[in-house]
Amino acid sequence: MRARPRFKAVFAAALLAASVLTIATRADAADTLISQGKTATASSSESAAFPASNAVDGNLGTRWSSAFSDPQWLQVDLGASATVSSVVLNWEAAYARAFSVKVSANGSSWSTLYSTTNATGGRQSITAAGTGRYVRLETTVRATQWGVSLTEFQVYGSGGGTTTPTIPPGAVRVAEFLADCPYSHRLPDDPIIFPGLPGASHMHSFFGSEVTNAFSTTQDLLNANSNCNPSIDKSSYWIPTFYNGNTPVEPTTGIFYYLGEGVRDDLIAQTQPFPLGLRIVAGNAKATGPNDNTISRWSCLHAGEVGSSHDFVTCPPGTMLESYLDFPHCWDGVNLDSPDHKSHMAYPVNNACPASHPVVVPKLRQVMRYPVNGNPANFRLASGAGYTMHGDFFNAWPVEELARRVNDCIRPIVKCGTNGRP
Ligand SMILES: [Ca+2]
Repeated sequence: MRARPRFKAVFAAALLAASVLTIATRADAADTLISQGKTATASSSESAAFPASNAVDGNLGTRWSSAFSDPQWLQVDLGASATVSSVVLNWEAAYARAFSVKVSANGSSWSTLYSTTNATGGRQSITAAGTGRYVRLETTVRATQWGVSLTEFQVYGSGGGTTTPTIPPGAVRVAEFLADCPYSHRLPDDPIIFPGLPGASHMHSFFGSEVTNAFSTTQDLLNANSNCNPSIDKSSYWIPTFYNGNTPVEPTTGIFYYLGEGVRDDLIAQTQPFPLGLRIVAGNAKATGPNDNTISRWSCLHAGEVGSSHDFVTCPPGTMLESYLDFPHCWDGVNLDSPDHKSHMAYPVNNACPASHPVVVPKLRQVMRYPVNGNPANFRLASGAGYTMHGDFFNAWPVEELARRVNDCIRPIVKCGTNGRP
């Protein structure tokens, strides 16, 4: 890639905006995307950084790139026979001028569904009607001196096999993985609510990324260290600072569970990874009473008899005050954030995501344990009373790490640890 800085610069800037478009622009309401997450193979890869699987991972931030020669091919195994109606090609700058799209029942005998000799790259939506288990792109003439490269190769239609990961023997059937991210630092900053305005916020306690401030971008987080276990979770998490009197008290650690729950199992099986750079806010920092905040709850570790409350509770000696907060996990499929920082996300209704927010993403559950107990009269948050508890999440998981966890833990309902393994 030594000679391609101009592509890199242009595309890096476009990635965030582009990465959500794929999901939003379905070919037809009756069509289903049946290639994502399936097995892809190719004639060659430029390097290990550009495997065929990058073309079916649902993310425009990753791509397959071939060796710098003609011809090349990329194919996807749909898992079972499917009725194919259309194919969408999302070309990187290195596209193919001449190519064909073929379908096969057995992977060896192919029927041509479409061919062209004067393609112009970009995003191509191609009507390609046929039946088969394997769909292949064959390129014969490159448009550039480079190879051919696709950020996504999408097959739409119906049928095909479901992607069923193997359930390991003894696996606990709870859809879960987690990140354990201790307290990192305090700042009166909020890169979601007050981006670019240091000091504009109430005091926040930050977990995960060690650099978060008012100016933080997705790239800043990806480039910095995190204190999470696993350390590859570069995300940033923050909450209003907790005070006992005027003394800040930080949780013993921040535990961030990623769960498949709150929707039907068949919808859990369709969970999508958060897009890189997604921002989510949960809770109500401006709540004026306990009923203004129906999501966050306080309870006592090892003292379940106390029960939970939207406001602080009195925990017995020897126990710890704990806070639970569940984030919305239905995404609108388009926006990484929204003007009110909430309306691009929604909570499920009747165990399904609403039509306005159709994409199921993992449910983030934040659990904070404070080394305090007893009378809560002197407890407060930087945002006010206990019921103003809220949490902010800025996703900077590496795309492939998050995708693996969603595929191996959430969709098949398997309990995984911080390493994303059962
Ligand atoms: Ca991709």
